[in-house]
Amino acid sequence: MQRRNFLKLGAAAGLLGLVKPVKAAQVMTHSSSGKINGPIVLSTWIHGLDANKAAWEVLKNGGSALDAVEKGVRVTESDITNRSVGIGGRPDRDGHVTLDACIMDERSRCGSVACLEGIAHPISVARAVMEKTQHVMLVGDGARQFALDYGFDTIKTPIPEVKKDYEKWKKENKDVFKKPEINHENHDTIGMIAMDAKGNLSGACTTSGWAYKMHGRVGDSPIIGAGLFIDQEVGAATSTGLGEAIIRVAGSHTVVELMRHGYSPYDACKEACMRIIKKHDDLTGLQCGFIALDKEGNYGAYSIYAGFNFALRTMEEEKMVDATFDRNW
Ligand code: SD4
Repeated sequence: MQRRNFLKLGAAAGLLGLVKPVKAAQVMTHSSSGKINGPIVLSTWIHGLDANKAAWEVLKNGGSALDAVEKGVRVTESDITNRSVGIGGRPDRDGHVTLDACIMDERSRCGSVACLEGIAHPISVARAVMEKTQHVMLVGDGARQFALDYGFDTIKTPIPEVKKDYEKWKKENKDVFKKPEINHENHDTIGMIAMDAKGNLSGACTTSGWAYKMHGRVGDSPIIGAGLFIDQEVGAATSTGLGEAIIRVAGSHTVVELMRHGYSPYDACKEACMRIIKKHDDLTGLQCGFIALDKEGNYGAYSIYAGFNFALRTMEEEKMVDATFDRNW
C-alpha cells in the first residue's frame, strides 16, 4: 500500500474510532494484582500451590520458565485426587478420560495435544510436539501414537473411584445433552504462567476438561490463544472455566493483546471476562477466570463468578490469592 493511502486509511480509522488512544489503569489497586521483581510463578486453583513448589525448585536455581511450568503442572497431572487433570480426571460421557494440554515459551514456540488417552503426562507430550515435530498440535490417536513412539508413560483411566462415579452419573443422567454445569466440583484445570530470572516467560495448561463432555470434545485448554498465550514482548495469560466461552473470545490471547495496548494484567483479565459476559445471553453457571503476568512482573486475575483463586510463588512469598469477580453465584 502506498504511504499516502495508508495515511488516509489511518485517518479514516481514527474518525471511525477504530484506533483509540488507550488509557488503561496501571495503578494496582486490586487485591488480586501486584508487582514482583525476580522470578515468579502463578497457577490456577488450590492445586497450584504444590505445582508452584515444583516450578519454584527450577526457578530458584536459575532454571528456565519453560522447564518450570512443565515440571510444575506434572505434579497436578500425577495427583490421583484431582478430578480435572491427568490420571484422576473424569471421563467423557462414553467413559473415556481424554486429556488436553499445551505449552508455550518466550520464543513463541508452542506445542499441544488434545483428546489424548492413557498417557500420564500430556504436558510433556505437548512439549515434545513443540520440540520434536514441525507441528503445533496433535490430537486423538495420532497424539497417542506419537506419545507411545517417544516412550511416554502410559496410565489406565478412569481410575476405579472415578469409574464408580461415572457409572452413577450415567444412571442419573439419561439426558446426556442437557446443559452442563461448570462448578467447583467439575472444573479445576491447571494453567501456570512463569517468569524466570532472565525475564523469560512461559506457560502450561493441562486438563481432562469438562466432566462427562461429548466424546471428542476439546475445550480451550490445549488451544494456543484460548487456554494459554505468551508473548515475550508483552506478557502471559492462561484461563480456566467453560472452554467454549473462552474460545469464543480467544481469551488468553485477548488478555495479552490488551496488555500490549496498555491494560494492566488485572484490567486485561477483567476486560476478557466482560467480553464473555457480553457475548452470552445466559450466564447461568458460566464461570471463566484468567490470570495474567506482564514482562515487568505485574500480575492480576479476574473471574466472572466468585470462587476463583490462584497460587502465587515469588522470592518473598507463597500464597493463595482470591481473584476479583463480577458477580456472586
Ligand atoms: C475446559 N477450560 O475443558 C477447561 C475446563 C476448566 O477448570 O478450566 N476447568 O473447558
